[in-house]
Amino acid sequence: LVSFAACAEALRRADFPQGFVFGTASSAYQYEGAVNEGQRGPTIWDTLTRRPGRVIDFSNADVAVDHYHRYKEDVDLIKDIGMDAYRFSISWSRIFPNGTGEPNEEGLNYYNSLIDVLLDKGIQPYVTLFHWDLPQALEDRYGGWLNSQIVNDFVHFASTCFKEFGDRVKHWITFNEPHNFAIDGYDFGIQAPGRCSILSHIFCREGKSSTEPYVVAHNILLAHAGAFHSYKQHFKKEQGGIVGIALDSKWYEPLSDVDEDTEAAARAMDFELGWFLDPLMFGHYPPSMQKLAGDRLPQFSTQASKLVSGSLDFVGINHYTTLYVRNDRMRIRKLVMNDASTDAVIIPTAYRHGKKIGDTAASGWLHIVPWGMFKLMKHIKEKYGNPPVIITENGMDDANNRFSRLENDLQDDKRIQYHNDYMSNLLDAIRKEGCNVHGYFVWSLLDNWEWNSGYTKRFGLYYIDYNNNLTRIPKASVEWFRQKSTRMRLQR
Ligand code: BGP
Repeated sequence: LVSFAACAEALRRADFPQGFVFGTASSAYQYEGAVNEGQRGPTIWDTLTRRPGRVIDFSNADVAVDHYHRYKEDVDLIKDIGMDAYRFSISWSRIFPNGTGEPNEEGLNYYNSLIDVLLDKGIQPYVTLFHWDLPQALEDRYGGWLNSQIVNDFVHFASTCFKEFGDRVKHWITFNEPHNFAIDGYDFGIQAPGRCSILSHIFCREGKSSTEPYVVAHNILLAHAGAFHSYKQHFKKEQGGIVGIALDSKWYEPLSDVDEDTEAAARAMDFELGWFLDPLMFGHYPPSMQKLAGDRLPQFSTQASKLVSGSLDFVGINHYTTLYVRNDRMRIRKLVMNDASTDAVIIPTAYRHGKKIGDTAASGWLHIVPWGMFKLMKHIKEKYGNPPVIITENGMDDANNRFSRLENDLQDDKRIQYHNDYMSNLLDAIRKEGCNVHGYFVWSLLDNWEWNSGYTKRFGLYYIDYNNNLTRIPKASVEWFRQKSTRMRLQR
């Protein structure tokens, strides 16, 4: 409780600029459940989770946290914390069970109702159109994101959502974390559609994995730009909303100050954030990627480059963690697995001189490094000319340990400290560096189904009692955020 009190003093939501938005984030597959209801079609995640060994606890999200049935209760929870906004995703296969064609009334009704309930409580919907759950029908029909045919189908889906929901939804996020989707889905093969497994890295060194992530990412960029321009041409005037994308980005810190490590860290940023943000801001891929991926990296035609560059009203950033980076001088990683994830010729590490970069959350990849937030914001400002940014995800997890006591799970001081410290760094970036940041969304409102980790990790502000009818129980972090929002309203 000591840290709780100290944090409550240190950071005030009122310190953030006027109009700064606080929210929580979720996604359809991780929250909704009800996979066979409302005429929903199957998705590539329904398929992947049925293959043994893909999810650590052998679970799937058939039920998840039953948000499909309990969204009203969940909206009350968002209201209770005092959040201004809720980021959720629309399941493409609820709107188009086969990926295309005429929209499914039941799907439209569900999201219409969710949006209305949010607005009724004064909470702004921030809607993601693609949070990884592609209709299986499109994967089967033409190979999903590997085929440029998908660009038109995505634009059709996006435009349908703009048309149906855009009178009330003013913030659109086309894609969630395309970098993770491309690498984990088509390179490591651990996420849907699960192409190229770890084993095939060893056995097929020049295999498809060195090409497919780039093709997928290229089609995603074209689809994003198509949706952005469709909004601008047909909906913007009447609806007045804005369209962005949510890019995952760690901060990569050079391991030492020698030039080769500084350059390696810059390459690491290029291959993660720059892969998408360079085309979206400048109309071409980062020069380091063009050089290292060579002709495996598709090129933008002059026309495509014009369409893609500037196709953003804001940049959403999902930021969780930071790593050190050093140059892979001997190209060691390339010897083991020659694929897109090793093209940057870097060695990421959490250690410098034997000392770890920060404490680690339950997920081994999530090192707690609050200063990374500051540096990342500064980098975006300096490299990209200070575009409007929204932190679309930030958060940390605890383990779902069935032997731990409920009181301990609810007293999530580490999470409070995490948010306090990351938000303080964000605030510093705004105040000291003039970074153009407009909002902050916590991942996540509830504990939920976490991709490869299934139900073994808990990212929520609310605890889910998986043994007792999925009851939602507030953790201490709920009270912490609630106090901040009360103060904010009073002080404004
Ligand atoms: C982000 C995703 C979220 C969420 C979060 C936690 O990459 O956008 O959907 O899952 O990470 O990560 P994970 O589930 O991999 O632990």
